[in-house]
Amino acid sequence: PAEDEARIEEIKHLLEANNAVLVAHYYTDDAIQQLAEETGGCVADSLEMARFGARHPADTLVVAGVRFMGETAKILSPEKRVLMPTLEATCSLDVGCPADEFSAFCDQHPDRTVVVYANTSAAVKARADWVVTSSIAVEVIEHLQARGEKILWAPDKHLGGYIQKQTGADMLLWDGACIVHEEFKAKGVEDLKGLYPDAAVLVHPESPSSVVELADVAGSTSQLIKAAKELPNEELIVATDRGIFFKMQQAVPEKTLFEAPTAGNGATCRSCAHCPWMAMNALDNLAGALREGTGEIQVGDELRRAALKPLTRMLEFNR
Ligand code: CIZ
Ligand code: SF4
Repeated sequence: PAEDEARIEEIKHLLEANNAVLVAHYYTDDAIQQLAEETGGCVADSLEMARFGARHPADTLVVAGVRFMGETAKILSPEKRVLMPTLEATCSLDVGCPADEFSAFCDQHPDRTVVVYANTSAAVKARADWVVTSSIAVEVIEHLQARGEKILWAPDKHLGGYIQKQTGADMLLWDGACIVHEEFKAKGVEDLKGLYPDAAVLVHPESPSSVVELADVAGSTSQLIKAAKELPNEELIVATDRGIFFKMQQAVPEKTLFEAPTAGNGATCRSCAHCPWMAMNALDNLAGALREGTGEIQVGDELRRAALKPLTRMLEFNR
């Protein structure tokens, strides 16, 4: 539509005028991902977003995603201004792991190395020994396991259970889940496989184990896009936020992508496989943030220094 075109032009102009760069997550709207690509920004998973933002020489980072991604950017680049289209965009994993309760849980298990997923607040990260994203979680846990360490894992129990199964590590799991991935149904995936027997099944391990068990490939968003390219299958059933279809279809224009069902009968509820918080990022509030400087992320100095330690371990691991 014409209003969108005008907004896009305005955002391009504002990015330049502010010496700003747009960093967008795979789960944001297509228009935002496209804009990030066209303006020299990046579209990525949370690990690559963090790396890109920290390396980029811009004065202002505009992070389209959810709150923890903006916080991570600020922690890694305190000298940069970090703006988000909205500060309301949270994550059920972050909400389900309040820092005070989490800290008490850690205190009860002082013998365990604390590993938290990137989808957590700065205060939870500050309590952790390690931060990981799903793209390096298995390797980091293997590394700690080889050193004989026992793990306390938070917040996603499905991802934690998956890593435990992959590595055999001793892991105590916090009871959190992603409201988007938790909705995928094994029965629905099986029914869809019945209709398309040659399709490969790609699953993000934030999904329930019954769905992960049906996967030809389980992995992070970037790993699933890579698998889409490498697998010979012409049809792919994909269990992660449907925002990923923008980059995945670009990577495999000739293949047919199906959303994994969030109901048992092969039907999909259109709003289920899409994160409501990622969806809060829009062209309008993105332009507003740049125009008015709203949605600026602040992280206090002491908290920043504490959260930086485990984040730096993450970025320096196996790079
Ligand atoms: O589910 C999420 O929020 C993911 C996959 C984040 C990430 O690591 O990119
Ligand atoms: Fe959090 Fe799930 Fe949304 Fe990712 S998709 S931001 S894990 S609620």
